[in-house]
Amino acid sequence: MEPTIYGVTHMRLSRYFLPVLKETPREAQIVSHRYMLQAGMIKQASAGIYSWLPLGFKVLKRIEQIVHEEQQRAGHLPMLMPTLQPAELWQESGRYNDYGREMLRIEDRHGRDMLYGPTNEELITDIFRSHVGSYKELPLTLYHIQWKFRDEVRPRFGVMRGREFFMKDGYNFDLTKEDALHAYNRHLVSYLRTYERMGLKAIPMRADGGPIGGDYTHEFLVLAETGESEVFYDSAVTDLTLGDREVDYDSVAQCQAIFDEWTAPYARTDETHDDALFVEVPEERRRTARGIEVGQIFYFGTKYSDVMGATVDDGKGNKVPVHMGSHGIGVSRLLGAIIEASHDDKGIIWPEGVTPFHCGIVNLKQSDDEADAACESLYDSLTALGLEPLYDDRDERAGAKFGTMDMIGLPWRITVGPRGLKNGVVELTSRRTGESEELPPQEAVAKIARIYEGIA
Ligand code: P5A
Repeated sequence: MEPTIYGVTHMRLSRYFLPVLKETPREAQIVSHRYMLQAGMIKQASAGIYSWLPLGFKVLKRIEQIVHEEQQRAGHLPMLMPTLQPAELWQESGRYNDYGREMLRIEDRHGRDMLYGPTNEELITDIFRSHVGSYKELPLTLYHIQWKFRDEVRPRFGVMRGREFFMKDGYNFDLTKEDALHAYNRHLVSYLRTYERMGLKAIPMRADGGPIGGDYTHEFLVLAETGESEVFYDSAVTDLTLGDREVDYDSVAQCQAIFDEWTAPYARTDETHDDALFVEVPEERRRTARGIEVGQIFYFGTKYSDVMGATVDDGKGNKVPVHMGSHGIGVSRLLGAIIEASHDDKGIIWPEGVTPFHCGIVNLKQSDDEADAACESLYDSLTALGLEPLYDDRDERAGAKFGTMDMIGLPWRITVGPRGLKNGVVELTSRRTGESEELPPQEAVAKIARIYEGIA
């Protein structure tokens, strides 16, 4: 696993800023919101707008890193567009009025109408039409990860339904519908891999295009009782995994086959649910549940390229509008979704792929020479291997240290105390199962290194 460029890599808790709350925050209605506040990951600035404190920021950056890696594996190009956009582009597409009060409108000092982008179809289409004129430059998929603003009627559940939120949004440009459908399938496959790396099962489901447009769209849903969407599916879809299959993202057939595999079982959100089709699913596999939408992909053809004049020479002397789609991942929402899917009554349980620190070190007797030296040596060995430990070196009771580790949810904890050290051992504990084993310090380091080896 590559260390993120932002955020500290390893840390001594006495020097960290981890404002863990003792009290249960009353404003939080769902567990992920409560734990993010309690673990000192976020602080509300105003309704639906949050500051990301060091621990929350570190997880956000881990998730962002996975999204970047998987986008680039699929051949998509990273870039960055601004948060503020001119109103003219939205007037051109016709969406300036359609978007209604969800759009935050701003006037600059010259009286020009601006807006805080809720999405970027117009801006990217403008970039495309300014620079691309020939089919030879296609296919092209550009993406960025940038803050968005939607003035939601009911911002709630913390980062889950924010007003300001972090989104990966990508846009494909293709000469034909066929090529654009390959881009659609390629996104579906890369999204499956992205969510799996985060320890999530996210199910693609037929959905509704909403203000983005087009009726060819799938949402990715993580099943959770607290989810805002009602979903209907064949339980067979939950058995599918991509695992470590090799995928050639340029292969139309391979991407199509994976798309077919995932979309064969019935799976729809309530917007497109069709009872007549649902009853054809064998009764014992029919499920109605709730889900959190962590992503959505769209094919909308020439909706934007037609009205905004994004055309290319097709090589036969015609100027044709490009076929487009857009594809989004709710990067900040994912933190909430992961916690909803992975926690217990003591706190968060991070999947190894997104954990802020790879393991915690708890010193049971701070200022005991031998215990301090053993912890320092573990800390150095782990960091030398590129692992990122969080060492609780505070002068606190064991109970308080365990409580903090359980709340912030690091998957592995090494506990060091004088009694174990007399026998040459430390204790390695799994946050998920609660199981512990005693082993010599260097074996604990080697075991943690092995666990993270496959998680690149
Ligand atoms: C696709 C990318 C779009 O905006 N245009 C560009 C398309 N799609 S979307 O479904 O509307 O949003 C993409 C993902 O963003 C997350 N999301 C949110 N996260 C937190 N708070 C919000 N208020 C919010 N709104 C959308 C979702 O995960 C969604 O799938």
